[in-house]
Amino acid sequence: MSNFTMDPNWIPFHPSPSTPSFKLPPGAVDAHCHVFGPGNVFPYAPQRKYTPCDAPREKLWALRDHLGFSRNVIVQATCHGADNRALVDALVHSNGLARGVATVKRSVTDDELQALHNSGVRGVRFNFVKRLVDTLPRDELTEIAARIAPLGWHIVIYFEAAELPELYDFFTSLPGIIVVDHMGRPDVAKPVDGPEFQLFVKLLREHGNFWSKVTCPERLSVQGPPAYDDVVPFAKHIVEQFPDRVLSGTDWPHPNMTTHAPDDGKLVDFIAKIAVTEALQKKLLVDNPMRLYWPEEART
Ligand code: 0GY
Repeated sequence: MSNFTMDPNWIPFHPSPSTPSFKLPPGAVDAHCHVFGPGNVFPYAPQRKYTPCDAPREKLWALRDHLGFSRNVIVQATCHGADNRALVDALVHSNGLARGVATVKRSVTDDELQALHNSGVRGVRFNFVKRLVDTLPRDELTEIAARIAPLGWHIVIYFEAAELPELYDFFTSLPGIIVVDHMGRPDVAKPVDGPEFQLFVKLLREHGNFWSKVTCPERLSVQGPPAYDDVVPFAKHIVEQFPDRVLSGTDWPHPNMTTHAPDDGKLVDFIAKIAVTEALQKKLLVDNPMRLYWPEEART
């Protein structure tokens, strides 16, 4: 029993996702997912903006196997704040099949950073989505960026498209590889070739250190499930323009969905619509995530 009560409007993850029609290539990595709690073992952070349902690591491994993924990249969720214990626990119990992205503050010690590295953490997440966090001051983020660089880590950034003009110069001042969550959350009711999405494309085109997750059709779609077809042109464009700097993932257990619990099998089928050749699929699902998270094993 968890000591926490999930938010009354919380939509739990899909209880029985379908088997995807798209067969993932061998070694595919789900490069964006989370674990939540369980809250009675790994308490949710006092400053959290939501209380989810528990989504423990065993459920994540079962989903991985059901969908046909081989590995996971687990991103620290904001409901755990900068307490990375649930993440670390999942990583150290993954048989080396999961790597992580943590959340840290400037108070983190070098020993703590090294311990996170030893458990499998390879990046930090900077979150600018106001409904999720009180964003850390930029000088603190800059300091953290410098502290993690010697470990060879990268930075994951999460923001809404409308915020990009204001954040653009700060983002491009950051060192190392920067991975953008969910294509910078475009408004898919606007055109792919319109100024909003093209600013994001420019960010990737002019800055070779920027990568994008082509994730979260279930969040971005106005049309909705199961096809999420209105997101396809955006994600396909990014995959085809920047095939060596894209990542894919389920975003299980899908925090803060307001409309539906996505069927993870259908989310895998979506991947085949945005990466339409075997070569693109292999880069997106295997080569790119392996290079970023398991470079010691990567062949490309
Ligand atoms: C996501 C998206 C969301 C939540 C979080 O860490 C989080 O709480 O990332 C969201 O609410 O848009 O990537 O899971």
